[in-house]
Parts: sequence; C-alpha cells; structure tokens
Amino acid sequence: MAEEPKFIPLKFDRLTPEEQSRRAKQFYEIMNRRRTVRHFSSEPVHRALIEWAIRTASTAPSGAHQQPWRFVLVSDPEVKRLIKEAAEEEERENYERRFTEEWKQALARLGTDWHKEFLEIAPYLIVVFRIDYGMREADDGTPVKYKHYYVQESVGIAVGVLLAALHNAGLATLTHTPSPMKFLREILERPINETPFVLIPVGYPAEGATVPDLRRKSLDEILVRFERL
Ligand code: IYR
Repeated sequence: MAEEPKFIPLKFDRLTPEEQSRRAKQFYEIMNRRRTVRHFSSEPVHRALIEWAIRTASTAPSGAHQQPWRFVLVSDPEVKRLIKEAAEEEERENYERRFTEEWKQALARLGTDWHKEFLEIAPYLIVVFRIDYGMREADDGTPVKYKHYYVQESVGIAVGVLLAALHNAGLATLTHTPSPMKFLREILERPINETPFVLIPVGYPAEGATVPDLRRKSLDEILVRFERL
C-alpha cells in the first residue's frame, strides 16, 4: 500500500537580484579554480571537514528520495595499502593490455600511468558506493529486496556536490575510477547490493604539484539556446 504524501511549507531564500548576481559569479569563480590533483602531500586533514562535505553531498536530490549512496572514509594506512595494491594490479593490466590505442591516446594529455602512489599518500580516501537496491524486512521477518530508481544519476549528482563541497573547504581531490573496482567491495566489506562508484583521494596538494595544461570549454561551446529574446 502506497504511503500518503505529507507536505510542509518550503523554506526558500528569495535573494535580491544584486545578491543573486554576486553569488552566481562568486560560485563560478570558486568552482573554476577546482583542478583534479594527482600529487598529494601526506599532511593530515581535519576529519570534520570531510564529514561536512559528505553531509553536503547527501543533500543531493535522488530518485524517489531513496538516497542510494554510501560513503566509506578510509585513513587506516593498512587499508589504504590494500586498496593501492589492488588498484595498481588492475591498472597495470589496463595500461599494459586492456586499454585500446584510442583510449591511451585520449588519456595521453593527462600523463597518467598505472602507478597510484596517491592512494597511500593522501590522508583520506572517500570510496562512494551506489546502493543498487534496498532491503527491508517483510512482516514475517524475512529480508526482501526493493528497487532503487535512477541510481547512477542520483549518485553522480551526489558526487558532484561532494567534489564541490570538498573544494569549497580548501581541499584537493582526485576523481579516480580504477577499473574494474570490485575489489573495493571486498576490502571495505560492503554488502552485495553496494557497488563501488568512485574513489576520491582527498588532501592537500604536494609541494610543487603540477596539473595538465587543459582548457575548459567556453559557454558558447556547451550551451545551445532556444529562446525568444
Ligand atoms: N583509470 C585509469 C585510466 C584513466 C581513465 C580515464 I577515462 C581518466 O580520465 C583518467 C585515467 C587511471 O586512473 O589511470
């Protein structure tokens, strides 16, 4: 039987046009300074900063408000070592055998290879899992599965919010997807309905860290308008 909807008044901050414009530009300026970082320092990070960012990520919209995400926070050096070793094993196979020439060409300007030292150096790893289906107890106590909707989209949005929140807190991140990454479910002891989605090293950039010289597409390149002005 479907649940009855219950509504409460919306809390919405109506801003002045000046404030809207100021905040819109300011947020762009902040976000446009985010870069994917591959050279981390081992300098510690206050865990509270990460927890605020994860709380912020969980404000993301999700299909049927099912919030199909799990965030696993790793700072234990032994667990980071296991993750690094498993990731390098898969990535070595990727770079040496599985990647097509076309894929390697597309990656060339990032200067990546199978070495993933950052997985041990960065003080924190956030491993985001998607929860593919929910589990509830039937009246007789037996566990039953129920479907989750738009899981990829929901978790993708939450990760976008997470990256923005970490950057806004003055932290550097890497969006890393070792492939395949089933090993993360095993090492992090997650249940079978949770699938690794992305692995995010978080910390401060190493002294003298460099990033590839990339250009973001301009608004005209990404925006198509159907308007009557
Ligand atoms: N996962 C590999 C390769 C890789 C793939 C893409 I697509 C990137 O944008 C970057 C890297 C690695 O981490 O090296």
